[in-house]
Amino acid sequence: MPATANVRTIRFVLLAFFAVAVLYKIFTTSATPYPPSDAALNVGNHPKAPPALPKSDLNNGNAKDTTPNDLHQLPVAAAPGRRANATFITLARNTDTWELAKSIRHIEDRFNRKYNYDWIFLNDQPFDDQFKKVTTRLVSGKTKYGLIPKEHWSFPEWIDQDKAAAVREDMRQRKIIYGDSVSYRHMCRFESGFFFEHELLQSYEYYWRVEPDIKLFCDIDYDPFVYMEENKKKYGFVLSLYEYKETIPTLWATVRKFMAEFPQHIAEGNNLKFISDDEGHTYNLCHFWSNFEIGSLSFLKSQAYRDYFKYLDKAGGFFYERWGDAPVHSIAAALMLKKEEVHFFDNIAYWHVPFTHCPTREEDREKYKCMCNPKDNFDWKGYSCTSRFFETQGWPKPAGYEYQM
Ligand SMILES: Nc1nc2c(ncn2[C@@H]2O[C@H](COP(=O)(O)OP(=O)(O)OP(=O)(O)O)[C@@H](O)[C@H]2O)c(=O)[nH]1
Ligand SMILES: [Mg+2]
Repeated sequence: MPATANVRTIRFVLLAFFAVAVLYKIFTTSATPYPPSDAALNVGNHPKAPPALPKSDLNNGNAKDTTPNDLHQLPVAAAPGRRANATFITLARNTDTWELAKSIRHIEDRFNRKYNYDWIFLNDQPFDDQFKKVTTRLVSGKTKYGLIPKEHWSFPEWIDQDKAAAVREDMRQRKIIYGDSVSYRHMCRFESGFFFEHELLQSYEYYWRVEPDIKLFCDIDYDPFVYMEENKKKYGFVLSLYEYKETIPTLWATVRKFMAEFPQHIAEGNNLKFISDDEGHTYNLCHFWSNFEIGSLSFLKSQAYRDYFKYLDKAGGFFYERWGDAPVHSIAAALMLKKEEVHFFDNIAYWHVPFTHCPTREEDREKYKCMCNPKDNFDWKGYSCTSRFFETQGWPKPAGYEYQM
């Protein structure tokens, strides 16, 4: 064997020995056995849970402003400033409890949790314990529960019962919505002429009507009641539309007779143009949708409104036809208030089946953190009367309306 071959062999053996030694070192020192030993996990030195904070850290003065919080140390989460003399008002049955709970939650979350206005509930039957319990727990202001006096929820003596029953049967056959319902008629008459007479409302100046199963889509970060007061508004709405003609065949004729007999009750500079296209000769069926209303109780309690309701009630149309409180209130607001006393609450985004009011302008939807789709806004669609309202006020339509028609 030549000497160079020997040297190469010795070098190869040394290299192999070195490689085996390195590999041995790697596997014996860095490999972790599985399952890991207690020693590898260092049990005993590492706690299983983070250490509890010392008690003094949880209870120092700053902790009051954080959560979790001691309930009794919370600052009141109320909006600063004065309040108007106002209340929410809901007419409801015990069976409306859960649909109404949704409405209250919307109103509270978007507005009243910071303003804490009272809420009055009225019913033609006594409210049950569950209704009171659920609504009381949701309302941030005081809740008050009232029974409607019998004379405000029954047929007046001048109504011919047989004639009224025949009308209901005829409307049932013609499939007019709620046309065969007695209770719906009592409801419309009560909302038209009596809710503001209830003793629970006597100490308030403004009301906000809320129905079961409504929604609000934007924050209301100001006080609409104070707005009404400071701007001398008497009636506020969000949606307007055309009434079903079949439910009010003689309403306008009756209103015209009232106007002729009580001309002193018709306001100068009123909103007649909103409800009539021919200077009062005919009614165009436009009305403010009264399931949402923010209004002045002293307007409804005025001699003008009381004479108006009495006149309509005597004519019998609540029972011989199916006059709704929406056209009854709206015609009064249009004729007996000045144009500028009626307010369109554009920034209150609202839904009552099947219509939505969503603010037209992008900047309003951004400012009030709205979650409504502007395409759903009913205001500029064919069956709405809101563009007519804008015309009577002499207002240009807001930017973006053309994408919502
Ligand atoms: N206490 C009482 N409240 C009623 C009665 N009928 C209706 N209401 C309430 O009167 C208001 C209007 O009634 P709705 O049934 O909502 O009438 P509407 O808005 O024309 O019709 P919907 O499209 O069905 O909502 C709601 O606040 C109801 O809870 C009734 O017989 N008794
Ligand atoms: Mg309703």
